[in-house]
Amino acid sequence: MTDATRFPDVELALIGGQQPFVLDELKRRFTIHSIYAEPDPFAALAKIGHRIRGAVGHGMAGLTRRHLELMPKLEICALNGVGLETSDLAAIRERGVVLTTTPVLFDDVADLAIALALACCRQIARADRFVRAGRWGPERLPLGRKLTGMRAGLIGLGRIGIEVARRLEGFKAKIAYVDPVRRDVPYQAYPDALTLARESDILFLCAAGGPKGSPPMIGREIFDALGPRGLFVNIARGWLVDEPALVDALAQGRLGAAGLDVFFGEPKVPTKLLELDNVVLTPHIASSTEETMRAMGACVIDNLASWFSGRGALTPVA
Ligand code: 8YV
Repeated sequence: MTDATRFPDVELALIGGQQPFVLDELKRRFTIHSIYAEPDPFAALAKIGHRIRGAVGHGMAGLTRRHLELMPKLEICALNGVGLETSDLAAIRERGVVLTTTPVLFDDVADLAIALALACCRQIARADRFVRAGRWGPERLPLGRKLTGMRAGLIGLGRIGIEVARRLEGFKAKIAYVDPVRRDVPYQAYPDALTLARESDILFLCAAGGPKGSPPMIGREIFDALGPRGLFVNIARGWLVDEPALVDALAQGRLGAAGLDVFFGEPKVPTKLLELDNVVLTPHIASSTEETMRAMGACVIDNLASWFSGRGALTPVA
């Protein structure tokens, strides 16, 4: 954190939970209202919203029109994350509120994408269960798959996608992608996700998407195009995928395996997935390392400190 300025007269609303060390630092510098933790956050906000000049959320708990209506003096909202899908960007721009993110997590998200890919190919979680259950000896674990040299498709080649691709180069993968923007990269661009899926052994979902409730971009036909030997990794958002179609494809063996860090109704995970051996599940931990969480927290604090010192936001996106 670049300075230690305190602003006890500035009242901030927490619209999403924060790591304890971020919360401590926010409390040290500002007056904090943890409205997200109230039984009825909007009712709580209605009581104090007129005094609030700053808000703090995260990628899964963004700034909505309703929040904005209840905070007429809001100047800035600092998100601890990069996802914008839960924030209403049009309403934020209309109001001229500054929105900041923490663009320091791309390496970690890409690392987890590769970890999930390897876990699927080499059956890491299943092998661990196998050993712990004392099955090594009497039984044999079925053979895994070789990630090195696979045809890897990336849906989304933004700041996360490009880091996944760089790591896959180390695995000698044949890399292809779809993205609304034509990127200046030595990878094959495909016009749509279905064509990409047909040409891929493993498909990584790295795209930013619309808000929850928008039609999913990945559904049954993509899973069928990947096929019974195909692999799917999602480190983006659960609602970009038709989750029941994914569960069916995995359960029926129409899709080989999946590595999933995100789900439609987090923290709920479809029960059927829990019984399957061909899926690796992590609880939305793509940016959850000590190093990155510290850097993200510092980014949140520094944006707010800079703004309320009159020096502007450091990493604004709106
Ligand atoms: C965070 C994310 O864990 O940046 C994002 O959008 O999804 C994750 O890095 C999320 O903000 C929840 O804290």
